[in-house]
Amino acid sequence: MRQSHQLPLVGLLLFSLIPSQLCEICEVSEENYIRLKPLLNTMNQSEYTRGTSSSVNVLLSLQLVGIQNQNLKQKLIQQIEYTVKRRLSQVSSGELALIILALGACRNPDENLIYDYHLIDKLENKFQAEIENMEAHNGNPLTNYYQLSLDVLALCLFNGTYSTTKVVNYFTPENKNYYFGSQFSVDTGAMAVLALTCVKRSLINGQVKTDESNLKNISIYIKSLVEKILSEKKENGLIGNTFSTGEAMQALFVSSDYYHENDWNCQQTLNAVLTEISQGAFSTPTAAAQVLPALMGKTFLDVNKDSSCVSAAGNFSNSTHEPVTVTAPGSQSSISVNYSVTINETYSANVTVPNGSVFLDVMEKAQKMNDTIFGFTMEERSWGPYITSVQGLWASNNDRTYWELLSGGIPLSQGVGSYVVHDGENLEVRWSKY
Ligand code: CBY
Repeated sequence: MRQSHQLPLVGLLLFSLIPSQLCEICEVSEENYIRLKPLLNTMNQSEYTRGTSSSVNVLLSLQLVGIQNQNLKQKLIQQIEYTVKRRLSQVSSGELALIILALGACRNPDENLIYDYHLIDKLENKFQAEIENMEAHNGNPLTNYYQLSLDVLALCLFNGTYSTTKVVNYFTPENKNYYFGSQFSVDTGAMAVLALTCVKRSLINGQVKTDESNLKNISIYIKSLVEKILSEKKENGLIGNTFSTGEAMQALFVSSDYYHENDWNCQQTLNAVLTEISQGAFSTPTAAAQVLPALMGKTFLDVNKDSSCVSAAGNFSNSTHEPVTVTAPGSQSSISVNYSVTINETYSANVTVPNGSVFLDVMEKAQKMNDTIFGFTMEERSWGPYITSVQGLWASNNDRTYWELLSGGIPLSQGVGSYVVHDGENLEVRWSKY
């Protein structure tokens, strides 16, 4: 073959070797924006009282998709500023990472707060504390791998310092922290793919130096995690469950080099999420905030793009509020459920609550009936109340123990504050290990 013929071939070969970094993105089309309205209503109409971590999720989401709701954004930023000033020491590493992502998203003026309050240094310290806890407690972080992934992501996007070798050591796909029991956590895997993709890109761009083997391993990890995520795809297109699908979509958008076109029907997944929205599934601000970016074709890796995130969706939140359709309880009648606490023994009671009550109402009623057996404590997390102890027995991240919620023996995919109970149901809180 003459040289002139070889050249295009060589070119083609080289081209196919360069990671394309192209993303396979499907997103809601403009004429369908109306179907996202329930998400915006949920975010707009929530009370963001001081210290609620849902405000961070909501701000990040609004910034990323370029929604110009200045009133709401101002309110959220004020709260975040209060948190940063008054109670940063109580904020977990992942929460701080989210604060940085939200404030720094899309070249907006609030970015300065990150530097005024030295938030990157503080995140480096919190990330370090997670690693130290893993070393002291059998590989268990202070929080969890979802948050460690957020930490790496924020440090990577905002030029913080982290050790690539440590990332490679800790983020192997076989690590137990990707699993709750034998169940792969899609949320966790998806967040790790986003973090590892960011790290990979900065290595390729030469922003961070490391040896070849780290880069190779990171690619292997991403591929393996993407396979695990895709293997959690359900018949209807959801990935994991309703609440993990948005994050799984983000991970799949940025990793299309690692799976075949036929392995994932993005449009089917998108339609499944739209159906869930129409059924009122995303009724808490955090649930709404976490799913929205993917539906508009955005990922957390867009946070530090050099442009402001304006989009066609810009003003559609400003239109008049539609009244929220609160599913009115059928009548004011009562229902009764069987409620039990399981440690080794099972303690049960029949509890009567008004129709339309949530799991937490049942627990409170039972506690009033018998404080020794049904007494419990909880704390407010971004997704709503989280049960921390029952009968004085406390959940512990170091021991990987928690109070699991079940109905009819099947784990629930909602927390105590949002799961609506039904007449005759068998509800249980069970002392479990993950
Ligand atoms: N976020 C976090 O740190 C949480 C990370 C997360 C992976 C999260 C899901 C995903 C997300 N997008 O935020 C997560 N859950 C974790 C890590 C955990 C563990 C918490 C302890 C730890 N090591 O940090 C643990 C104990 C395994 C856990 N979740 C328990 C539970 C149950 C809570 C019961 C209780 N005691 O109150 C529960 C209700 C499952 C059950 N049947 O018992 C549960 N989680 C659920 C349902 C969920 C989903 C919430 C969905 C909803 N609509 O309410 C979830 C989105 C989430 C929050 N957990 Co966890 C997963 C899902 O279903 N897709 C970062 C921080 C800054 O906000």
